[in-house]
Amino acid sequence: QAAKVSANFVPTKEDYIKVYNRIAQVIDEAGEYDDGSYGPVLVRLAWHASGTYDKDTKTGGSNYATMRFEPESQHGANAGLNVARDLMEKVKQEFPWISYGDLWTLAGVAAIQEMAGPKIPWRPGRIDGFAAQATPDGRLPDATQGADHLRNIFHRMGFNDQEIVALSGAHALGRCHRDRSGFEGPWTFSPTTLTNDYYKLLFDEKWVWKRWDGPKQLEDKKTKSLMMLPTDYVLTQDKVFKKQAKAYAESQDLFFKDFSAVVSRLFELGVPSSQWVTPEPWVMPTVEEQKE
Ligand code: CCH
Repeated sequence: QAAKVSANFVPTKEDYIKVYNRIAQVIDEAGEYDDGSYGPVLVRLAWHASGTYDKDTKTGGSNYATMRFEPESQHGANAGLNVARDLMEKVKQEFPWISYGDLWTLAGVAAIQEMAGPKIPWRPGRIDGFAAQATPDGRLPDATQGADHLRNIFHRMGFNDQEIVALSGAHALGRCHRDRSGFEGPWTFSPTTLTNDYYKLLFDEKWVWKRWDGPKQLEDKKTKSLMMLPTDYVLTQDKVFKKQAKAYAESQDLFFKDFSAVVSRLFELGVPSSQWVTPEPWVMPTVEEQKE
């Protein structure tokens, strides 16, 4: 590794594929953790590292990986992401030349692709910043709120209504943890595979408020084993969101196409174009494809 930290080492796409492959291995080493995969929590890390972007002040986003620093690491929205950051720290030790912002977003890409999702075009170029560049609390969405809040938060990042609905489909993956967000449970029956089931379930199941001592969330009346956050349920209530969510419920292909484009942009928020090492993002091959 010594040669790779020397100043004149210029990593190629092949070097980044090595990091991708190492992340894919780590994802699978989850054992009894959650549903047997670290994929979902890595997607959440990449999203929270990127979703702090403010288009007006051009602050936040994935460039400086400021979630490494307090107080951003301690923001309520980031509770539990220390699990994902610690996992990536191991990978960073093996590939010390990669920046944290590139590492975390590449982990999001690897997680989505290895969990059967679409290709997420990605490129390196983010640099490690300083604690002074950390963002104030309150830039990420609050799950207890409604459509106006979702629009305020995501329009600030530069996304439109269609993109809000496409991004929300990430909740096909993973689950809520009582000791992290206060909410509890998964959105779908296959939380380690990306599908359009999130949208299908939103419309096909009957959702009722869960009667418990936790924060307001919905449960499916039939099995009581799935959940929706108030902000998820809003996609069936707001007219514009509803039309788009229905379209994704009807076509996984359409969802995958739009999800790929919007997540690729999400992970690039806050990175000045002069920093990219390539004019066009790369499509990283999956582990399976590399065997062919
Ligand atoms: Fe999310 N998300 N998310 N989310 N999220 C939570 C978990 C995941 C909101 C709230 C929550 C996106 C958008 C929103 C993931 C990806 C994305 C949790 C539970 C809450 C609360 C955390 C816990 O307890 O561990 C809200 C509000 C919004 C508003 O839109 C977007 C966008 C993405 C990605 C593109 C993933 C993945 C998880 C599962 C994490 C895990 O550990 O399983």
